[in-house]
Amino acid sequence: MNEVAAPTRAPTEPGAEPCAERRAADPAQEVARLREAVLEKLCYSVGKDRNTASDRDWFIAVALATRDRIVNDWMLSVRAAYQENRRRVYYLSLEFLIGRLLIDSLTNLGLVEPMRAALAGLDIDLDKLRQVEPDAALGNGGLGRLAACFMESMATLSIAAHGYGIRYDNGLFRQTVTDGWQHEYPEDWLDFGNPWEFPRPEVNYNIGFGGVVESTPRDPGSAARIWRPGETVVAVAYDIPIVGWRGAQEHNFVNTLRLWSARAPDPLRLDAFNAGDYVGALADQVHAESISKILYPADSTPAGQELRLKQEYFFASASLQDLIRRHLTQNGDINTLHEKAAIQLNDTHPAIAVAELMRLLVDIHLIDWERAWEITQATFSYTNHTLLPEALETWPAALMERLLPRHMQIIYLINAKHLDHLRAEGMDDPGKLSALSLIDEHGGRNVRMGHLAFLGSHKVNGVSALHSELVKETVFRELHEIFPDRIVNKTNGITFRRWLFEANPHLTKLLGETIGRDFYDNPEALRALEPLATDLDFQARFAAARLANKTALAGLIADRMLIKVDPNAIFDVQIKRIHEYKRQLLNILQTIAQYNEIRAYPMRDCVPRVKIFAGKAAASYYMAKLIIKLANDVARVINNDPTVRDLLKVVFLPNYNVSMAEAIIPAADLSEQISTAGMEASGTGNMKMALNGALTIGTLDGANVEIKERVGDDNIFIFGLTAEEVAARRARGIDARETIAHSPMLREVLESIQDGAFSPDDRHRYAPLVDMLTYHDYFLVTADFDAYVSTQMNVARRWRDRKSWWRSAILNTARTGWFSSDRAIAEYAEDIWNVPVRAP
Ligand code: 26V
Repeated sequence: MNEVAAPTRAPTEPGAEPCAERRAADPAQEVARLREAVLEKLCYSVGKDRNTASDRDWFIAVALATRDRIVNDWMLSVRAAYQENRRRVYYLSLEFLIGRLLIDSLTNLGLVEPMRAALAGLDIDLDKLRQVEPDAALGNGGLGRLAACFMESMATLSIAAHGYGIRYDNGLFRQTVTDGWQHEYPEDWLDFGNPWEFPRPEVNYNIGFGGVVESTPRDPGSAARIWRPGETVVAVAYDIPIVGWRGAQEHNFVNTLRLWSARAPDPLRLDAFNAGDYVGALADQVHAESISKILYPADSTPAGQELRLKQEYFFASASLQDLIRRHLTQNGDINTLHEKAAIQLNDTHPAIAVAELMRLLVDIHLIDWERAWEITQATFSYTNHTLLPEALETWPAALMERLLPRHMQIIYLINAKHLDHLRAEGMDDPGKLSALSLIDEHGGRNVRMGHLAFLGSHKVNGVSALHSELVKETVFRELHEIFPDRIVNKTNGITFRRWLFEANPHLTKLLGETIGRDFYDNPEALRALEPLATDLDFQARFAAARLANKTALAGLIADRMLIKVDPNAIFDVQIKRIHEYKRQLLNILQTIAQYNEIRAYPMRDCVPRVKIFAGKAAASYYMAKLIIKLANDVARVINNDPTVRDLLKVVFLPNYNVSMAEAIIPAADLSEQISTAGMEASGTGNMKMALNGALTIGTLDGANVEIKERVGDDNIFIFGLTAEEVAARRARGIDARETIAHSPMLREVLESIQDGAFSPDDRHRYAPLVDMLTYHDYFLVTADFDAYVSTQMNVARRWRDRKSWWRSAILNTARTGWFSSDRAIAEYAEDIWNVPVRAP
């Protein structure tokens, strides 16, 4: 690991003096100061009096008082990065799934207990305020949450990093479930303001669209052109400071998440232009601002819509203009950009940045093409997060030509030079050349954004060992042959601050009392638990901590769903976006099979289980919505059947989000990670639940493979086809009739669904689903069904042997330290960004 010296804190240029030091040495004084600060915020920033303030007012006051503490370190960090002139990391992501920040910030500042005490003195309950904060849901799922974990780890490791994204007015839709069907409603996280952000109206950039490209007459040999956009939108910055673990200590960095909001260039001038036509003037404004209105809520099929491409270019261009301005202010010479900036592309969503940087270098800074390409490749790196063919972004060339005419010229030139080079090297296979081209010629001309990101980067990474190998063998097979050193693996990680310390204080306390606090800073220190895995006294305490979490979740389920669940039952949890490849359906079919067993053999001793599901379906994803309906129909039937005698309960919790994950994960006994092998790039929920002591039931997919290697085969339940077997089975054809014929249990389950056992009001409701499983079971639910059912029986057997179960659970916690996002980020820093890190 490259180490870095502590930033000097001499009060020199640039920027203002850091605010006065507010930390108090004495704890009582700290509490008093916090209380004073909160009251001051309540009065002077919120404008409320103690007696009339609502919980929300108090929350804002507390958040603002907390933010003040962060700002102190923030300014020092900005200055330190400047003084040391370090290489900065820029994390470009269309999604940051942050969740709530109050407890996270207080934890990292070491101020949870002082703040709790400060508020208690005012008769205010911190835990109540915690619930008032809306989730910042600026992401769809794993990719966005990873970006948020990475921002926190980069601050923790003192990497001078900036996140760049979009400040969506509306984050991921709010899900309701009525009568079992999902409905989507706009999400309104900004309705009462965002106390964490700083608007920066003075930081703004023009972003062009459309128009024409003119040749520069000055130098006929140059590649430079003049682009005259037909439309301009302004990107305005909003900054959120991101504080890392032990943010209050000397050496930590507070980094910046800079989110762009779209504005019309000059509303006043617009008014003048449209004199008298207010509606018309407003329409222009609405049109411009629509770019940052809403997060695209599909995480599979790219919508292919103009507005999405505009979002991608809008934020890529604003971010590049901003970081180039910073670079030039400090270094003066654009030629050294790659030495001072490392830009990570989070999936292909920001890939247009490759063409934009080329444009800025060649057209604006008049760098010659070859040099510009060297700088570009040395600056960018790209992370691939999915192999799903339908999720690989391509854009119709015609759309790009209309919206980004200059970028399209640049893309064509990158492609021509790339293909010329290959031909010069002797490549003449037209099939290969067409697979290597940036332009996909099948079915109209489309730009392959993955290829653009690959060519424009010096490193490309997958997000788990298996996934990275599959990236080499599938999407980028031909490119990998030509650039064999470019693809590397960086297995994902999660921030332990949020996913262990904050989400599971009971367990964290127990661990601290048992093995000391080394694991606070060094997750591998959790290994010290291993010898305790068979210690019955420790097992009892471990089980008690978990029971407290399960009791809390049971309370939440009772409140929200009016369903009573027994905290002593197995909590069997599948929480993630609803997707056919994630196979919630497999879980539901097994649930029905167990239901059938309970009814058929009422005398059999059966382990009580609560099946917990949560997750959102893309609004347009018909099959996913039908799966939600089935889960709810099955829940209704099972939960209301007296013969089940509470041996099985099924719960679908609506509106899954980061905060709900924080409540469910510490209470999960069994973590369902049952995707069709080869399809889940990594998964991160799998890491979160294993760390908190759940056992995984899963396929050899994504990071499950590495979890298995670390926790050991005895402490995980693996079943099903491997990625290779999946490929072979698909190659043979996937008519499932034979499979179904050979599995009486599966047949019975499918027949009961087909017969309307769960949809008496509409017997044919699930016909499409049963047909899909029977005739084109692409996700191989039927092929894995028997193996899954028998593995679930093993789970039940293990659960009965409590000593053995708790031993495995403890070993899961002990052996998953490696999945910390600090480890992941340290690997990026060393192998991809070439920036120093400091151990937390
Ligand atoms: C695609 C699209 C298409 C256009 C509309 C919006 C949108 C949003 C997201 C995506 C890509 C989704 C890819 C993704 O989320 N991958 C997940 O990344 C996680 C972090 O690496 C990983 O753990 C999951 O396995 C992987 O599915």
